[in-house]
Amino acid sequence: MPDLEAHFERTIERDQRVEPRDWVPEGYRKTMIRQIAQHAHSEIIGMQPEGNWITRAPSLRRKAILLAKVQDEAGHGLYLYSAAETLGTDRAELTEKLITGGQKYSSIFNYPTLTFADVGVIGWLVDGAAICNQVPLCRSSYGPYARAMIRICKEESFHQRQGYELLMTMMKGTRQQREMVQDAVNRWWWPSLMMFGPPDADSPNTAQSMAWKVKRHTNDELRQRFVDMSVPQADALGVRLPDPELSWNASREHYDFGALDWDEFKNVLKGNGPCNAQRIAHRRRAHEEGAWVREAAVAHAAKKEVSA
Ligand code: FAQ
Repeated sequence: MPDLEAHFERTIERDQRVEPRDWVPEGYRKTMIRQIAQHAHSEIIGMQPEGNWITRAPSLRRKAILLAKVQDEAGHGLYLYSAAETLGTDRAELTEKLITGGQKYSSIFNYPTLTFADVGVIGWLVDGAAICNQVPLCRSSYGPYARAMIRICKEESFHQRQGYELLMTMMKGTRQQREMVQDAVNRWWWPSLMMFGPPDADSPNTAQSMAWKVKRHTNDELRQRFVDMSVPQADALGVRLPDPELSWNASREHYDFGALDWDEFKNVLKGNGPCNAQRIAHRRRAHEEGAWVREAAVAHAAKKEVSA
């Protein structure tokens, strides 16, 4: 055991990747399963808010783009469940935990999508925040997670641009369209900042995850990076970010911003956000209705094995 532990520590120290065959401390395994599963669940639950608009997209072009984006999210969920499986868990077990409330998914997907402008704002802000958080995870110490993240980030980057392009189009449209965009920005700005997790002082996992190089930056560092990135993008778009305290701080060389409503965040995590119950009920129903597909796939695989 001491040899294995020393090997693990050397791997982390030298910035090399931990692979599925390697011995890892139980805490590392649990942390990776927790983070990867939460991330996978977020991708799968995250299909719902935008999926809600596929049948009502305003043109064939917008429908095709949205359909492709939501399919990408399903793909991301599947790579991530596969990455989690390399740690000795399985997808059925993780799905069961999701639909019984035993594992979390990102708070952001518990808010409703009220107009088509929300589709653009999710692309711009939610995918933007996801990229900001996930690009450093391409250097995460767990090999299968870091590698999955490379492809996911490339696709998220396309998602972010399609959202921004949609909003640019709407901002060049009618007064009502511009108002729809502003209203969507007002509703999504603060929840997007909450995606980065609690403030560092209240983040129980950050210190250990940084030591294991699972996380490369703290929650507050990434939140600040996202604010700094978003302000010029909002200016270029012609929208206001709904924070009267947002201002450039020349001595810090960063934007200062107002306090987040952490009670709202905690409440959403407890299951009391506007759409928590609906999101889980929908996922549970889809899982139950898909039981025959899983049974058929198992029967087909067994038949193939016999005839092989
Ligand atoms: N929502 O100690 P920390 C996407 C939990 S992007 C819910 O700071 P950690 C793409 C946390 O799990 C969204 N729970 O935790 C897309 C922990 O709970 P636990 C997904 C949250 O792990 C775009 C507790 O609070 N991205 O899906 C949240 O060090 C558009 C204490 O927190 C990822 O998952 C939250 N916002 O840092 C799809 C990225 N924040 O388990 C569709 C990978 C924290 O101890 C459409 N994950 N919690 O009971 C990470 O980078 C990290 O896990 C953090 C949290 C930064 C999220």
